[in-house]
Amino acid sequence: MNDIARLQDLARSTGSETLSAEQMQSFWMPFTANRDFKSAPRLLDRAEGMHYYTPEGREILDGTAGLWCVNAGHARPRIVKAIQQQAAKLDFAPTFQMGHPLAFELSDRLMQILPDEFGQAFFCNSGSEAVDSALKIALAYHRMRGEGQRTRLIGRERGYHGVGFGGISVGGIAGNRKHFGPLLAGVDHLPHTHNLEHNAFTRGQPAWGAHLADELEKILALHDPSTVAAVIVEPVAGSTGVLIPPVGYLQRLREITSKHGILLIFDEVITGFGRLGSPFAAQHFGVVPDLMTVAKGITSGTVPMGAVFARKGIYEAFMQGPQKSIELFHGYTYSAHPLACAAALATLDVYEEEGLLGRAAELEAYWEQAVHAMAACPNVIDVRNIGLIGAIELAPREGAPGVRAYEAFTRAFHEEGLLIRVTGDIIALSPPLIVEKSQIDQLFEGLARVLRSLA
Ligand code: PXG
Ligand code: PLP
Repeated sequence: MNDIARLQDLARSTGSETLSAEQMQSFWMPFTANRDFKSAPRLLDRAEGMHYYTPEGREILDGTAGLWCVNAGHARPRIVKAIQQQAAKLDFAPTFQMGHPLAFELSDRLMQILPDEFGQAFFCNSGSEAVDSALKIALAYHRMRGEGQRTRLIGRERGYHGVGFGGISVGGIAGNRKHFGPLLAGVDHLPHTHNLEHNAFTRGQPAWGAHLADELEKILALHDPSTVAAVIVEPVAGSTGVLIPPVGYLQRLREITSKHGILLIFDEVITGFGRLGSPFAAQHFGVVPDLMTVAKGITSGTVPMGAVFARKGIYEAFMQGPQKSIELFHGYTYSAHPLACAAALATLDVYEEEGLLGRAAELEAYWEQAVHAMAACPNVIDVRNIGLIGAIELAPREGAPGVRAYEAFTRAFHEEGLLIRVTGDIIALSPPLIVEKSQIDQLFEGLARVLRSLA
């Protein structure tokens, strides 16, 4: 059988009769082994509540809220209706020198669930855009205040801040950086805090590691603190395998940045909107940053949207020049897109009515027990959890890093009807916040069978 016939045969066997092999060639898939995927596609056709359904109608329990975003669960009628009605009422409106009411209504609603210190929301369309917007706002803020020498940015090893040039520059994932040239100048990185020797099998925040925040003082001394504009970290690093901040670590970063007049940016693209059991990680950890980036859960993944939230005082620093002049030369065609605003407002309604922003806290003890039961499975070298996030780290196979976890991912999908996420040899779990205890049981019983079946 030639390649095309084989692909067509496979497409048929996955129920995707309408997809020809030629059609599958044209979509250049993001962060995917394209040839491998197209030789054995894993397709999702529809979704509802806690489940996806494949084209042939197989039910898949969503253990990852899509890509950490579907916090309210799939196809919630209230959100679907809001998007449908908005599309018919006002499909698009510019927000450059024009406005539409939902954008103002939404920013106002968001301020009600943010720490009191926050005053404004700047809208964009993804986490990557939120990060690049926040970095630009930080640089421009210092210039506005006559501190234009503050141009350096500090990120962290194993940080993920999306895929824009700013985001990969402050990001700490070698694979996402090495193909793309010299990136932004004047960027340095903190060490990450993941250490299995000290912290393996910790429940919640590890006790060891707060001193790693003091590395910031060393980096600042090297560059001169008065040249640094901002430090950006994920409160809990998600994408690189669930790295949970040691007790006191984020507080220490806050103290050091405040002492030196440096803005602290929390990238809450994953931790925002209830993932840890509070609206935002800032509240969960009791540390208030100066800027916050969000996306994903803001619309429960239904319509692309991102935002930067700014502490009061940052916006005011920009409102100093002539009244008719533009204060920030930055924005996107689709900033505060009407469909995204409608989706976000309806999503906030669902979060509020169902108490979803606090639900991870209610489920945390049950979730923690279930995640840590995986410690008994073969090849498990660490298990960790916080809020409704769990990670199971596997020993890499000799000479084949990542392959064992990837096999777990494909087997979970095909044999157990589970959607899990893997990065390297780490399995990450983060179900929609509507998950029931029985579904937590189903997820981990299936995963345990998969782990026991792996070589
Ligand atoms: N910051 C953080 C902290 C993120 O987690 C982004 C920025 C970028 O957002 P956009 O919307 O541009 O993708 C993210 C995104 C994974 C995974 O498998 C994680 C993300 C995206 C896709 C996959 O862990 N995080
Ligand atoms: N490229 C061109 C040629 C454009 O005209 C625009 C916006 O007008 C952009 C890029 C930026 O697109 P967006 O505003 O959707 O980020």
